Amino acid sequence: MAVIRDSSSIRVEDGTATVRGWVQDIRNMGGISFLTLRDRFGTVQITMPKKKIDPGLFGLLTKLPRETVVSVTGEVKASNQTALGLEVIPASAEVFSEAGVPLPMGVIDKVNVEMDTRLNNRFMDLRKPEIKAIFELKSMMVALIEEAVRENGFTQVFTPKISAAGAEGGAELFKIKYFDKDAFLAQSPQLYKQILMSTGLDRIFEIAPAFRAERSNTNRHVTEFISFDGEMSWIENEEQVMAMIEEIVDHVLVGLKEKGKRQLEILGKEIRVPARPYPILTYSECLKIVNEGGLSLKEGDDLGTEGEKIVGDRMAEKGVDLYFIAEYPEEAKPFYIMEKDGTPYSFSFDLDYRGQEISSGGQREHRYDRLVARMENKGLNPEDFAFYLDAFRYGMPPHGGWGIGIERLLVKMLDLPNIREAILFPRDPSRLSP
Ligand code: AMO
Repeated sequence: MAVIRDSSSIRVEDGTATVRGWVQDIRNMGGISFLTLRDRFGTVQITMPKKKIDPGLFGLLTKLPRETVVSVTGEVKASNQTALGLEVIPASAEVFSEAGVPLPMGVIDKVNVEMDTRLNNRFMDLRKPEIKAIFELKSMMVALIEEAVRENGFTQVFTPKISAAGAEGGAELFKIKYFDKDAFLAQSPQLYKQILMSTGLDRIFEIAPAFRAERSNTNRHVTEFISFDGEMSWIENEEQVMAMIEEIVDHVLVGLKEKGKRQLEILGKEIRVPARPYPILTYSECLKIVNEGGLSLKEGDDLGTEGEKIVGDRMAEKGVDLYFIAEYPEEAKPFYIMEKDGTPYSFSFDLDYRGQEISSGGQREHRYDRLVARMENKGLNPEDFAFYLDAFRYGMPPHGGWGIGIERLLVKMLDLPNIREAILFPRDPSRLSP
Protein backbone atom coordinates (compact mmCIF):
# COMPACT_ATOMS: atom_id res chain seq x y z
CA MET A 1 0.00 0.00 0.00
CA ALA A 2 1.22 3.48 -0.81
CA VAL A 3 1.95 6.12 1.80
CA ILE A 4 -1.38 7.70 2.71
CA ARG A 5 -0.36 11.36 2.96
CA ASP A 6 2.59 13.62 3.36
CA SER A 7 3.02 13.26 7.08
CA SER A 8 5.90 12.46 9.35
CA SER A 9 3.48 10.84 11.73
CA ILE A 10 1.93 8.31 9.38
CA ARG A 11 3.87 5.53 7.75
CA VAL A 12 2.22 2.78 5.81
CA GLU A 13 4.04 -0.38 4.76
CA ASP A 14 2.41 -3.58 3.49
CA GLY A 15 -1.00 -2.52 4.69
CA THR A 16 0.22 -1.72 8.19
CA ALA A 17 0.36 1.84 9.48
CA THR A 18 1.79 3.57 12.49
CA VAL A 19 -0.14 6.70 13.29
CA ARG A 20 0.90 9.17 15.95
CA GLY A 21 -0.96 12.11 17.33
CA TRP A 22 -3.41 13.49 19.87
CA VAL A 23 -6.59 11.63 20.91
CA GLN A 24 -9.25 14.01 19.74
CA ASP A 25 -12.31 11.97 20.54
CA ILE A 26 -13.43 8.47 21.54
CA ARG A 27 -16.88 7.08 20.83
CA ASN A 28 -17.87 3.80 22.48
CA MET A 29 -20.82 2.20 20.67
CA GLY A 30 -21.05 -1.11 22.52
CA GLY A 31 -19.58 -3.74 20.22
CA ILE A 32 -17.37 -1.25 18.44
CA SER A 33 -15.40 1.83 19.47
CA PHE A 34 -13.83 4.61 17.42
CA LEU A 35 -10.87 6.76 18.33
CA THR A 36 -10.17 9.90 16.30
CA LEU A 37 -6.49 10.63 16.23
CA ARG A 38 -5.35 14.10 15.15
CA ASP A 39 -1.98 15.15 13.79
CA ARG A 40 -0.68 18.14 11.89
CA PHE A 41 -2.36 17.06 8.67
CA GLY A 42 -5.80 16.07 9.88
CA THR A 43 -7.48 13.11 11.58
CA VAL A 44 -7.35 9.35 11.22
CA GLN A 45 -9.98 6.96 12.50
CA ILE A 46 -8.88 4.06 14.68
CA THR A 47 -11.65 1.47 14.50
CA MET A 48 -11.92 -1.09 17.33
CA PRO A 49 -14.39 -4.00 16.91
CA LYS A 50 -14.39 -5.33 20.49
CA LYS A 51 -14.28 -8.99 19.49
CA LYS A 52 -11.34 -8.58 17.11
CA ILE A 53 -9.02 -6.59 19.37
CA ASP A 54 -6.88 -7.77 22.26
CA PRO A 55 -8.96 -6.99 25.41
CA GLY A 56 -6.01 -5.23 27.12
CA LEU A 57 -5.43 -2.99 24.11
CA PHE A 58 -9.17 -2.31 23.74
CA GLY A 59 -9.37 -1.33 27.41
CA LEU A 60 -6.35 0.97 27.12
CA LEU A 61 -7.42 2.78 23.95
CA THR A 62 -11.08 3.27 24.85
CA LYS A 63 -10.31 4.89 28.21
CA LEU A 64 -7.64 7.39 27.15
CA PRO A 65 -8.31 10.97 28.20
CA ARG A 66 -8.81 13.38 25.30
CA GLU A 67 -5.60 15.03 23.99
CA THR A 68 -3.38 12.19 25.18
CA VAL A 69 -0.45 11.67 22.81
CA VAL A 70 -0.21 8.12 21.45
CA SER A 71 1.18 5.96 18.73
CA VAL A 72 -1.07 3.27 17.26
CA THR A 73 0.05 0.54 14.88
CA GLY A 74 -2.38 -1.64 12.99
CA GLU A 75 -3.89 -2.85 9.78
CA VAL A 76 -5.07 -0.20 7.32
CA LYS A 77 -8.44 -0.85 5.71
CA ALA A 78 -10.31 1.09 3.06
CA SER A 79 -13.43 2.74 4.48
CA ASN A 80 -16.15 4.81 2.89
CA GLN A 81 -17.19 6.07 6.34
CA THR A 82 -14.18 8.30 6.93
CA ALA A 83 -12.87 11.48 5.31
CA LEU A 84 -9.49 9.91 4.59
CA GLY A 85 -11.09 6.87 2.97
CA LEU A 86 -9.39 4.49 5.37
CA GLU A 87 -9.30 3.35 8.96
CA VAL A 88 -6.73 1.65 11.16
CA ILE A 89 -7.51 -1.54 13.15
CA PRO A 90 -5.05 -1.41 16.06
CA ALA A 91 -2.66 -4.24 16.91
CA SER A 92 -0.48 -2.34 19.38
CA ALA A 93 -0.23 1.12 20.93
CA GLU A 94 2.11 3.23 22.99
CA VAL A 95 1.07 6.10 25.23
CA PHE A 96 3.70 8.85 25.10
CA SER A 97 1.99 11.40 27.33
CA GLU A 98 -1.37 11.11 29.06
CA ALA A 99 -3.39 14.35 29.14
CA GLY A 100 -4.69 15.73 32.44
CA VAL A 101 -8.42 16.03 33.12
CA PRO A 102 -10.26 18.34 32.76
CA LEU A 103 -8.70 20.16 29.81
CA PRO A 104 -8.22 23.92 30.23
CA MET A 105 -10.27 24.35 27.06
CA GLY A 106 -11.69 22.11 24.35
CA VAL A 107 -10.08 21.64 20.97
CA ILE A 108 -13.10 20.53 18.95
CA ASP A 109 -16.00 21.78 21.06
CA LYS A 110 -17.94 24.33 19.09
CA VAL A 111 -18.58 26.55 22.12
CA ASN A 112 -17.43 30.16 21.87
CA VAL A 113 -14.39 30.47 24.06
CA GLU A 114 -13.31 34.00 25.08
CA MET A 115 -10.17 35.26 23.41
CA ASP A 116 -8.48 35.68 26.81
CA THR A 117 -9.06 32.02 27.66
CA ARG A 118 -7.70 31.03 24.28
CA LEU A 119 -4.59 33.17 24.63
CA ASN A 120 -3.99 32.01 28.19
CA ASN A 121 -4.01 28.44 26.86
CA ARG A 122 -2.45 29.17 23.51
CA PHE A 123 -0.74 25.73 23.28
CA MET A 124 -4.25 24.18 23.33
CA ASP A 125 -5.78 26.82 21.06
CA LEU A 126 -3.11 26.14 18.44
CA ARG A 127 -4.16 22.51 18.23
CA LYS A 128 -7.23 23.68 16.31
CA PRO A 129 -6.51 23.32 12.60
CA GLU A 130 -8.03 26.72 11.78
CA ILE A 131 -5.74 28.46 14.29
CA LYS A 132 -2.63 26.55 13.24
CA ALA A 133 -3.41 27.43 9.60
CA ILE A 134 -2.98 31.16 10.33
CA PHE A 135 0.61 30.60 11.45
CA GLU A 136 1.43 28.31 8.56
CA LEU A 137 0.23 31.10 6.27
CA LYS A 138 2.28 33.66 8.23
CA SER A 139 5.39 31.56 7.71
CA MET A 140 4.67 31.27 3.98
CA MET A 141 4.05 35.00 3.84
CA VAL A 142 7.48 35.79 5.26
CA ALA A 143 9.10 33.38 2.80
CA LEU A 144 7.28 35.10 -0.08
CA ILE A 145 8.35 38.55 1.16
CA GLU A 146 11.97 37.39 1.29
CA GLU A 147 11.67 35.89 -2.18
CA ALA A 148 10.37 39.20 -3.59
CA VAL A 149 13.00 41.45 -1.97
CA ARG A 150 15.92 39.17 -2.77
CA GLU A 151 14.72 39.06 -6.37
CA ASN A 152 15.02 42.86 -6.34
CA GLY A 153 18.57 42.89 -5.03
CA PHE A 154 17.92 43.60 -1.33
CA THR A 155 20.37 42.37 1.31
CA GLN A 156 18.95 41.10 4.60
CA VAL A 157 20.28 42.92 7.68
CA PHE A 158 19.88 42.63 11.43
CA THR A 159 19.98 45.85 13.43
CA PRO A 160 20.07 46.26 17.22
CA LYS A 161 16.88 46.00 19.22
CA ILE A 162 18.49 47.69 22.21
CA SER A 163 19.12 51.27 21.30
CA ALA A 164 20.22 54.65 22.62
CA ALA A 165 17.54 56.63 20.78
CA GLY A 166 14.07 56.13 19.29
CA ALA A 167 12.92 57.40 15.93
CA GLU A 168 9.14 57.19 16.12
CA GLY A 169 8.17 59.46 19.00
CA GLY A 170 9.14 59.51 22.68
CA ALA A 171 5.76 58.59 24.15
CA GLU A 172 5.88 55.09 22.71
CA LEU A 173 9.38 54.15 23.85
CA PHE A 174 9.98 51.27 26.23
CA LYS A 175 12.76 52.46 28.51
CA ILE A 176 15.05 49.77 29.86
CA LYS A 177 18.03 49.74 32.19
CA TYR A 178 21.21 48.95 30.28
CA PHE A 179 23.75 48.41 33.08
CA ASP A 180 24.15 51.95 34.44
CA LYS A 181 22.67 53.67 31.37
CA ASP A 182 19.16 54.23 30.05
CA ALA A 183 18.35 52.50 26.80
CA PHE A 184 15.25 51.78 24.70
CA LEU A 185 13.70 48.83 22.92
CA ALA A 186 13.74 49.52 19.17
CA GLN A 187 10.48 51.01 17.86
CA SER A 188 11.72 50.40 14.32
CA PRO A 189 15.08 49.95 12.57
CA GLN A 190 14.62 53.41 11.04
CA LEU A 191 17.88 55.04 12.15
CA TYR A 192 19.98 52.00 11.30
CA LYS A 193 18.46 51.30 7.92
CA GLN A 194 19.21 54.90 6.95
CA ILE A 195 22.77 54.73 8.31
CA LEU A 196 23.24 51.66 6.08
CA MET A 197 22.35 53.70 2.99
CA SER A 198 25.62 55.63 3.49
CA THR A 199 27.61 52.38 3.17
CA GLY A 200 26.84 51.48 -0.42
CA LEU A 201 24.74 48.43 0.47
CA ASP A 202 22.06 50.34 -1.50
CA ARG A 203 19.10 48.04 -0.82
CA ILE A 204 18.48 46.39 2.52
CA PHE A 205 15.59 44.72 4.31
CA GLU A 206 14.92 43.48 7.81
CA ILE A 207 12.14 41.34 9.28
CA ALA A 208 12.32 41.63 13.05
CA PRO A 209 10.42 42.54 16.21
CA ALA A 210 9.55 46.17 16.88
CA PHE A 211 8.35 47.48 20.23
CA ARG A 212 5.83 50.23 20.96
CA ALA A 213 4.83 51.29 24.46
CA GLU A 214 1.33 51.92 23.22
CA ARG A 215 -1.34 51.85 25.90
CA SER A 216 -4.10 51.52 23.34
CA ASN A 217 -6.20 48.41 23.71
CA THR A 218 -7.45 48.09 20.17
CA ASN A 219 -7.82 45.21 17.74
CA ARG A 220 -4.87 46.52 15.68
CA HIS A 221 -2.27 47.63 18.22
CA VAL A 222 0.13 45.44 20.14
CA THR A 223 3.30 46.37 22.01
CA GLU A 224 5.46 43.92 20.05
CA PHE A 225 4.99 43.22 16.35
CA ILE A 226 7.07 42.03 13.42
CA SER A 227 8.15 44.84 11.19
CA PHE A 228 9.20 44.25 7.60
CA ASP A 229 11.41 47.19 6.70
CA GLY A 230 13.08 48.12 3.46
CA GLU A 231 15.37 50.97 2.49
CA MET A 232 16.68 51.77 -0.98
CA SER A 233 19.20 54.28 -2.31
CA TRP A 234 19.39 56.33 -5.49
CA ILE A 235 15.65 56.94 -5.71
CA GLU A 236 14.31 60.00 -7.52
CA ASN A 237 11.00 60.14 -5.68
CA GLU A 238 8.86 58.30 -3.16
CA GLU A 239 6.78 56.77 -5.94
CA GLN A 240 9.65 54.39 -6.69
CA VAL A 241 9.40 53.14 -3.12
CA MET A 242 5.64 52.74 -3.46
CA ALA A 243 6.11 50.76 -6.67
CA MET A 244 8.52 48.43 -4.85
CA ILE A 245 6.09 47.73 -1.98
CA GLU A 246 3.32 47.16 -4.46
CA GLU A 247 5.40 44.56 -6.25
CA ILE A 248 6.22 42.81 -2.96
CA VAL A 249 2.64 42.82 -1.64
CA ASP A 250 1.35 41.54 -4.99
CA HIS A 251 3.93 38.73 -4.93
CA VAL A 252 2.74 37.78 -1.43
CA LEU A 253 -0.96 37.79 -2.35
CA VAL A 254 -0.49 35.80 -5.57
CA GLY A 255 1.91 33.35 -3.88
CA LEU A 256 -0.20 32.76 -0.80
CA LYS A 257 -3.33 32.17 -2.82
CA GLU A 258 -1.49 29.35 -4.56
CA LYS A 259 0.81 27.93 -1.87
CA GLY A 260 -1.63 28.38 1.00
CA LYS A 261 -4.58 26.66 -0.69
CA ARG A 262 -4.94 23.97 1.97
CA GLN A 263 -4.74 26.42 4.88
CA LEU A 264 -7.11 28.91 3.22
CA GLU A 265 -9.59 26.10 2.71
CA ILE A 266 -9.39 25.13 6.40
CA LEU A 267 -10.00 28.78 7.31
CA GLY A 268 -12.78 29.14 4.74
CA LYS A 269 -11.04 32.25 3.34
CA GLU A 270 -10.22 33.47 -0.11
CA ILE A 271 -7.45 35.91 -0.98
CA ARG A 272 -8.36 38.61 -3.45
CA VAL A 273 -5.52 39.82 -5.67
CA PRO A 274 -6.17 43.49 -6.58
CA ALA A 275 -5.40 44.94 -9.99
CA ARG A 276 -2.22 47.00 -10.31
CA PRO A 277 -1.17 49.74 -10.05
CA TYR A 278 -2.80 50.42 -6.68
CA PRO A 279 -4.53 53.83 -6.74
CA ILE A 280 -2.75 56.75 -5.08
CA LEU A 281 -4.87 59.26 -3.17
CA THR A 282 -3.38 62.36 -1.63
CA TYR A 283 -3.87 63.23 2.02
CA SER A 284 -5.89 66.29 0.91
CA GLU A 285 -8.22 64.13 -1.20
CA CYS A 286 -8.70 61.82 1.78
CA LEU A 287 -9.46 64.75 4.06
CA LYS A 288 -12.27 65.72 1.70
CA ILE A 289 -13.66 62.16 1.63
CA VAL A 290 -13.47 61.93 5.41
CA ASN A 291 -15.30 65.21 5.93
CA GLU A 292 -17.96 64.25 3.40
CA GLY A 293 -18.29 61.09 5.45
CA GLY A 294 -19.33 63.05 8.55
CA LEU A 295 -16.12 63.94 10.38
CA SER A 296 -14.83 67.50 10.63
CA LEU A 297 -11.06 67.30 10.31
CA LYS A 298 -8.87 70.31 9.57
CA GLU A 299 -5.86 70.45 7.26
CA GLY A 300 -2.98 68.87 9.17
CA ASP A 301 -5.15 66.59 11.37
CA ASP A 302 -4.41 62.90 11.58
CA LEU A 303 -6.98 60.93 9.55
CA GLY A 304 -7.34 58.63 12.55
CA THR A 305 -8.90 55.18 12.74
CA GLU A 306 -12.35 56.53 11.89
CA GLY A 307 -11.06 58.61 8.97
CA GLU A 308 -9.09 55.68 7.54
CA LYS A 309 -12.23 53.58 7.73
CA ILE A 310 -14.32 56.15 5.86
CA VAL A 311 -11.70 56.28 3.08
CA GLY A 312 -11.64 52.47 3.08
CA ASP A 313 -15.43 52.34 2.65
CA ARG A 314 -15.26 54.81 -0.24
CA MET A 315 -12.57 52.73 -1.93
CA ALA A 316 -14.54 49.53 -1.31
CA GLU A 317 -17.45 51.03 -3.26
CA LYS A 318 -15.05 51.15 -6.20
CA GLY A 319 -13.90 47.61 -5.56
CA VAL A 320 -10.45 48.75 -4.38
CA ASP A 321 -8.79 46.85 -1.51
CA LEU A 322 -5.29 48.36 -1.47
CA TYR A 323 -4.39 52.01 -2.08
CA PHE A 324 -1.73 54.50 -1.15
CA ILE A 325 -2.34 57.75 0.69
CA ALA A 326 0.46 60.15 -0.22
CA GLU A 327 1.68 63.66 0.52
CA TYR A 328 0.93 63.91 4.21
CA PRO A 329 1.52 67.27 5.87
CA GLU A 330 5.19 67.43 6.81
CA GLU A 331 4.21 68.37 10.35
CA ALA A 332 2.40 65.06 10.79
CA LYS A 333 5.45 63.03 9.69
CA PRO A 334 8.69 62.21 11.52
CA PHE A 335 11.89 64.25 11.17
CA TYR A 336 13.46 61.80 8.72
CA ILE A 337 10.83 62.41 5.99
CA MET A 338 11.67 64.89 3.21
CA GLU A 339 9.57 68.06 2.95
CA LYS A 340 7.92 69.03 -0.30
CA ASP A 341 9.41 72.49 -0.61
CA GLY A 342 7.04 75.40 -1.05
CA THR A 343 4.10 73.38 0.31
CA PRO A 344 3.03 72.22 3.78
CA TYR A 345 3.36 68.61 2.57
CA SER A 346 6.00 65.87 2.48
CA PHE A 347 7.22 63.04 0.25
CA SER A 348 5.53 60.45 2.44
CA PHE A 349 2.88 57.79 2.06
CA ASP A 350 0.89 55.12 3.83
CA LEU A 351 -0.37 51.92 2.25
CA ASP A 352 -3.90 51.18 3.43
CA TYR A 353 -5.70 47.85 3.11
CA ARG A 354 -9.49 48.05 3.33
CA GLY A 355 -9.54 51.00 5.69
CA GLN A 356 -6.48 50.22 7.77
CA GLU A 357 -2.89 51.42 7.54
CA ILE A 358 -0.53 48.52 7.01
CA SER A 359 2.60 50.43 5.98
CA SER A 360 4.18 53.84 5.98
CA GLY A 361 7.24 55.21 4.30
CA GLY A 362 8.61 57.89 2.04
CA GLN A 363 11.62 59.64 0.67
CA ARG A 364 14.07 60.59 3.40
CA GLU A 365 15.85 63.87 4.04
CA HIS A 366 19.43 62.98 3.12
CA ARG A 367 20.86 66.52 3.32
CA TYR A 368 22.59 66.95 6.69
CA ASP A 369 21.67 70.60 7.33
CA ARG A 370 18.04 70.12 6.39
CA LEU A 371 17.81 66.99 8.53
CA VAL A 372 19.23 68.77 11.58
CA ALA A 373 16.83 71.68 11.02
CA ARG A 374 13.87 69.28 10.86
CA MET A 375 14.92 67.62 14.09
CA GLU A 376 15.20 70.97 15.83
CA ASN A 377 11.81 72.09 14.48
CA LYS A 378 10.31 69.00 16.05
CA GLY A 379 11.87 69.77 19.42
CA LEU A 380 14.48 67.01 19.23
CA ASN A 381 18.09 67.45 20.30
CA PRO A 382 20.44 66.53 17.41
CA GLU A 383 23.09 65.56 19.97
CA ASP A 384 20.92 62.61 21.03
CA PHE A 385 21.13 61.38 17.43
CA ALA A 386 24.84 62.00 16.83
CA PHE A 387 25.52 58.35 15.86
CA TYR A 388 22.82 58.64 13.18
CA LEU A 389 23.68 62.13 11.95
CA ASP A 390 27.35 61.23 11.48
CA ALA A 391 26.36 58.97 8.60
CA PHE A 392 24.89 62.00 6.82
CA ARG A 393 28.07 64.11 7.09
CA TYR A 394 30.38 62.07 4.91
CA GLY A 395 28.38 61.19 1.82
CA MET A 396 24.76 59.99 1.86
CA PRO A 397 22.84 59.11 -1.32
CA PRO A 398 19.19 60.07 -1.76
CA HIS A 399 17.08 57.24 -0.37
CA GLY A 400 13.67 56.12 0.81
CA GLY A 401 11.97 53.16 2.39
CA TRP A 402 9.03 51.64 4.18
CA GLY A 403 7.90 49.68 7.22
CA ILE A 404 5.11 47.12 7.01
CA GLY A 405 3.53 45.54 10.06
CA ILE A 406 3.37 41.95 8.92
CA GLU A 407 0.57 41.04 11.31
CA ARG A 408 -1.51 43.95 10.01
CA LEU A 409 -0.98 42.67 6.48
CA LEU A 410 -1.94 39.12 7.47
CA VAL A 411 -5.03 40.25 9.39
CA LYS A 412 -6.35 42.21 6.42
CA MET A 413 -5.46 39.48 3.93
CA LEU A 414 -7.37 36.87 5.94
CA ASP A 415 -10.00 39.25 7.25
CA LEU A 416 -9.28 38.33 10.88
CA PRO A 417 -11.10 40.28 13.60
CA ASN A 418 -8.09 41.07 15.80
CA ILE A 419 -4.32 41.45 15.37
CA ARG A 420 -3.86 39.06 18.31
CA GLU A 421 -5.16 36.27 16.06
CA ALA A 422 -2.02 36.70 13.95
CA ILE A 423 0.50 36.56 16.82
CA LEU A 424 1.36 33.34 18.63
CA PHE A 425 1.93 34.95 22.02
CA PRO A 426 0.71 38.55 21.76
CA ARG A 427 1.93 41.37 23.96
CA ASP A 428 -0.35 44.25 24.90
CA PRO A 429 -0.66 46.54 27.94
CA SER A 430 -2.37 43.81 29.94
CA ARG A 431 -0.70 40.70 28.52
CA LEU A 432 2.87 39.66 29.31
CA SER A 433 2.33 35.90 29.59
CA PRO A 434 2.38 33.26 28.19
P1 AMO B 1 5.11 53.36 11.51
O1 AMO B 1 5.28 53.88 12.89
O2 AMO B 1 3.93 53.89 10.75
O3 AMO B 1 6.38 53.71 10.62
O4 AMO B 1 5.05 51.78 11.54
C1 AMO B 1 5.09 51.03 10.35
C2 AMO B 1 4.03 49.95 10.35
O5 AMO B 1 4.20 49.12 11.48
C3 AMO B 1 2.94 48.65 11.93
N1 AMO B 1 2.71 49.06 13.33
C4 AMO B 1 2.09 48.29 14.25
N2 AMO B 1 1.55 47.06 14.19
C5 AMO B 1 1.00 46.56 15.31
N3 AMO B 1 0.95 47.20 16.50
C6 AMO B 1 1.48 48.44 16.63
N4 AMO B 1 1.44 49.07 17.81
C7 AMO B 1 2.08 49.04 15.47
N5 AMO B 1 2.71 50.22 15.23
C8 AMO B 1 3.07 50.20 13.93
C9 AMO B 1 1.90 49.26 11.02
C10 AMO B 1 2.61 50.47 10.46
O6 AMO B 1 2.09 50.86 9.21
N6 AMO B 1 9.99 53.84 10.48
C11 AMO B 1 8.65 53.96 9.93
C12 AMO B 1 8.52 53.25 8.60
C13 AMO B 1 9.34 53.87 7.50
O7 AMO B 1 9.15 55.07 7.20
O8 AMO B 1 10.18 53.17 6.93
C14 AMO B 1 7.67 53.40 10.95
O9 AMO B 1 8.00 52.73 11.87
O10 AMO B 1 1.62 48.33 9.99
